[in-house]
Amino acid sequence: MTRSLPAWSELDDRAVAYARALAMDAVQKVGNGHPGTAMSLAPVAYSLFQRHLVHDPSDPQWLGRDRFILSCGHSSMTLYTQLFFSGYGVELSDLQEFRTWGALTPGHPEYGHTAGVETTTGPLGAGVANAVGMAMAARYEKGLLDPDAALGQSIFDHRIWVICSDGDLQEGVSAEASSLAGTQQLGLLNMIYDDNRISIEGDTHAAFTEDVSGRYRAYGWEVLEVSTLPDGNVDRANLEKAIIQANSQMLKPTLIRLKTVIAWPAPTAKGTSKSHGSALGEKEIAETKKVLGLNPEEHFAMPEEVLQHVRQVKVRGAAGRVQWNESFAQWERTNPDRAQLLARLRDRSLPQGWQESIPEFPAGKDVSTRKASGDVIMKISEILPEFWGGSADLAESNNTTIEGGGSFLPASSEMVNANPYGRIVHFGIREHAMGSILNGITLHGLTRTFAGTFLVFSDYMRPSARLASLMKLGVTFVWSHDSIGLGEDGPTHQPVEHIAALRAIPGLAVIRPADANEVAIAWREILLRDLPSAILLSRQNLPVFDRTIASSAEGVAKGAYILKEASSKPSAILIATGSEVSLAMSAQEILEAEGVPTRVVSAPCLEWFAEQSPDYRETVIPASVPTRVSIEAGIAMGWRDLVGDKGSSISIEHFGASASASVLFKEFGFTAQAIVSEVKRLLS
Ligand SMILES: Cc1ncc(C[n+]2csc(CCOP(=O)(O)OP(=O)(O)O)c2C)c(N)n1
Ligand SMILES: [Mg+2]
Repeated sequence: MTRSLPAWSELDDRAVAYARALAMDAVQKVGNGHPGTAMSLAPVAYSLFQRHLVHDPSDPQWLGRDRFILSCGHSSMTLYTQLFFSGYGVELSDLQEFRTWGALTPGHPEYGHTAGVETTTGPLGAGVANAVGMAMAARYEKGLLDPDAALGQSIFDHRIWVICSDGDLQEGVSAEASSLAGTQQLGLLNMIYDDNRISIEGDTHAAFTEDVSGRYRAYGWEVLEVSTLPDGNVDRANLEKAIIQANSQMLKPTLIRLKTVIAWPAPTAKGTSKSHGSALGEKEIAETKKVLGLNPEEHFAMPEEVLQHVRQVKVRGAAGRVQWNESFAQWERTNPDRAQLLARLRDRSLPQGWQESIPEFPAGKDVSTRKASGDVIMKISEILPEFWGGSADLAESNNTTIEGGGSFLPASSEMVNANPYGRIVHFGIREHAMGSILNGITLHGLTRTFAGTFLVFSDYMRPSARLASLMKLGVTFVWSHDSIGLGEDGPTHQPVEHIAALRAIPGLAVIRPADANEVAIAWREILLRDLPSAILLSRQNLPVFDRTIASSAEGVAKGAYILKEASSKPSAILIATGSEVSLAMSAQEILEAEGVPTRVVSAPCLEWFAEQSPDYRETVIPASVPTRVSIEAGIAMGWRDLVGDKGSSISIEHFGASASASVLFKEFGFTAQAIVSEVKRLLS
């Protein structure tokens, strides 16, 4: 959408001056925070929110809105002030409560907490990768809803705007994501880089001297450069020209490299790293207000006429909205099936009967859980068009391919199977960005996505998994090669501490299915719950349990369940996950033959189990049976909770080695006989 820009008025100048003052006042009041960048970026964010972004503050969820991401989340006052100006529900009183308990204005912007915040930012770099994910999602969603519309002509086309800082561009995740954005020719992605040459330790040239513009051009971005005015202020006129140019670019992402002076125009603080993260002090604030033409005696000032002026953005938003609504209604009339799909996607509900697509695996033939997962993904993809994803160059190993789904690549790509709306994403070997892109795709709102790599490299994705969990996003991490069971690749590739480390992330469901049918139910639950999930899969083949002898895999939904009951009141309980469950089943046979009634519990997801009623948990692991042994090919950390003081854990507390899986399991004590011995030791 293009609009004619109103002339920049004296009221706009005053509003920007008040925005700078609010940044100083808010940080001064609470005594901590980041005033400098919020001061210098005030005209930039003002220009975007007041003049360029397509948005309707009365409906922060509007599908047609441009997205705005403040990747340098420490400068949160940059965003809060614009949300206040635009009328998103943040009021002056909220700015006065900046960074305090329960405030709408926490230290860093938090998704789901403050209307208008599109993603949680603070860990530098992540917001840039989120934005790349959003731009990818915008294209994929358009493919579902309006595939024939020309680029930029659909009601579902909109811009993704990012403001980022030196730190954002120093972090590797932004480089990974920006490189992919170039390959993907994400023309709707626009990023303003606040090139202030300052970070906490001072001049960024202590650590950052590369040619950022050259780097982004090499990625395939359009790069526009804007210097400061001679007095150090933002060159707003040239910035706006660059914004307009970026908004007309369809074929590549645009980076506007904007020179600024941090904390401008504070007389002594400007241009210093001290202004990055400390209150300026009453005296400096008063002097700065004088330079800005404001009353130095006033704090949190916001004259009525200025507020009325900035709130006009609501009127403009509503007017643009009316137009969009008309086009939308027309689209609905001409696309009734797609309109129905959209209604379902907005709701994040699933089509009737979808669960019938979840396959059942016959017993008798051994299957790796990664292979089973690949089969389930294929089945789900047949019924859920919103389901798409990929891998960090390991699709064949992770079994994350949607066969026939086409490779998500720009229209101009000459790659085989390229399709701008393809369902298979080739993330390249960029795990960290892949995780953050997944978050961005999910934040964008309409689709469901997954991405795979080896479990050992979940370390490279951990920051994204943590943010997904913090934001409660329904993303799925597919991590295969889940233990020493991967064999010959050796200790660099064998996860040992990872399962425990992932369980430590609050709100992340870590699911390690024991066989193919547990995989199927796990995927069903992942889709039903629509929350952050990690599915951990074996490389090696595993038996598919005969469910006429063992109990139903439906138990997976409860996190842990009695897979095979003891012959009489159990003397011992074996609790295992993943590939170790079949060992527990073998150990049970031996123990039962030797007269020790033994129960086997499969515990694919401790988080789901923890959610169950105390009664259910007591039924599965009763207090009256203290002889409990956990078996998991990872460190024992965390298992004490379930095995108790009288139980024990068969675990691996050191790195693995390079040999076949069968040798490693034997050498490291993961055998049925070792489990039997441990139970007997406990019983004696
Ligand atoms: C991944 C990550 N590492 C470290 C930090 C802590 N941190 C917050 S701001 C900052 C320096 C930021 O410099 P810059 O990005 O240039 O922002 P400016 O000072 O210009 O606002 C650091 C190191 C962080 N937020 N995220
Ligand atoms: Mg900086």
